[in-house]
Amino acid sequence: MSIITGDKEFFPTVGKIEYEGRDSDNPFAFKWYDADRVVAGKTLKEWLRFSGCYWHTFCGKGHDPFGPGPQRFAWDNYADAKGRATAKMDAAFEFFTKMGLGYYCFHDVDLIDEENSSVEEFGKKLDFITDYAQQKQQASGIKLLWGTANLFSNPRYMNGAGTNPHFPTLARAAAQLKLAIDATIKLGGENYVFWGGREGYVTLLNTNMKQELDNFAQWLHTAKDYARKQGFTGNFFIEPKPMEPTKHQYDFDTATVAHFVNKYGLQDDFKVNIEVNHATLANHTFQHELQVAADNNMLGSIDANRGDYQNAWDTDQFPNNINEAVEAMLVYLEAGGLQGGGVNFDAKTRRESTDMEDIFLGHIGGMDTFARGLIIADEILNKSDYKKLREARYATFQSGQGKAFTEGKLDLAELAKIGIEVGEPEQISGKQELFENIINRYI
Ligand code: XUL
Ligand code: CO
Repeated sequence: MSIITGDKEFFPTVGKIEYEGRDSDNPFAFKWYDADRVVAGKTLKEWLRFSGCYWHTFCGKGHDPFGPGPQRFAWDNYADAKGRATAKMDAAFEFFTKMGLGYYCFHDVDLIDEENSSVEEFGKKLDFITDYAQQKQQASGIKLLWGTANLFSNPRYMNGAGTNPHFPTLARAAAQLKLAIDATIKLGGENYVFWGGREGYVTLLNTNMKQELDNFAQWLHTAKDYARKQGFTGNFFIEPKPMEPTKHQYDFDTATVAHFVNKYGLQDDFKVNIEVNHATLANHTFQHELQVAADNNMLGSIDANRGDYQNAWDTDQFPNNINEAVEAMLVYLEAGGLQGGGVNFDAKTRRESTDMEDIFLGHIGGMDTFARGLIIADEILNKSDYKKLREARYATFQSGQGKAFTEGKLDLAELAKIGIEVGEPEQISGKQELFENIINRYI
């Protein structure tokens, strides 16, 4: 299959990224991600379902609150929106193909510039670019992991979309949401994502939180019912984040989202898309969020990136911490992987990384980190005492009175009687250092 599906090569200095193993000193090769290697019964490719994201990689140019971005893209040289959009898509599919990414994700406005279009005009633009995307997907075999609507950048959504206190604004957002759902279905998208955007509040003084949350649930029901009617059988994912852009985001973390979907009857259709840097902003670890999702049967998908230990905003850096990846992959493997989703690189190269090839290096590092984490986690689960040691901490619940307690067979008086008989219980070490050393032994 030819790598270039358009008529222009955007990344001429980089070829197809191959697996060369950890002894290779080729920066443009995988050291760990051997797509066809079988681990725990599936290939790495099947376990991880890697995806490229459109917004950071092909739209974001490194802008920050202090100025525009220094990154320059050849596809921006086209004067008209359609020319820019098709050139950007040629570049994107060239990149996905060279990287060996089987999936991609987008916001509606990433695909083609909105430029103050009316809903009807934007719908026509989306028709145009999704026709082109169908051809690119067909030619490359790359699939759409999920689509979403950007209902947070345009100033009209400053007070939110589905939680906006003003019904006409909510309805205007719905018109855009419908177009994004239609585009996702047209392209065979396997999932549809709702990241909160500005669904949250800045001050409670002007906010009726109950009304906003009731409306948000209605918004999600309405979207889900429409998509199902159109024949969409994929998952809906809510992407938790605790803050930024609003002070308090309603989808704070996975536990909050689990409560919300259960309260409002959305639990059969909605799972979570967990982003690493959102987990850490919520003062959780990534693995904590994965575990909460797995235990609630909601582990849908992952937005892979990392934050920064020294600051407290969403830096969206490429993942590179092996210890954290191993701990996360222990949860991932024990949960049996993701329900319908994949590992999407919602990550951006640094503002100062201005060579076109830098986006390859970021993805190579991220894919190797996840692959290496998964391979090591599998070894730990199979070869070490890790699971046995963890189980042993709970051994007293496996039989006798402990088991009777878990089965609800003891009332409080009976439980208290046992407690009196026990006297001062034996001190049992938590052994954290031993667990940590097991992880490091396999890295
Ligand atoms: C924002 C974020 C988004 C979502 C999609 O922090 O992660 O890019 O992934 O809207
Ligand atoms: Co994200």
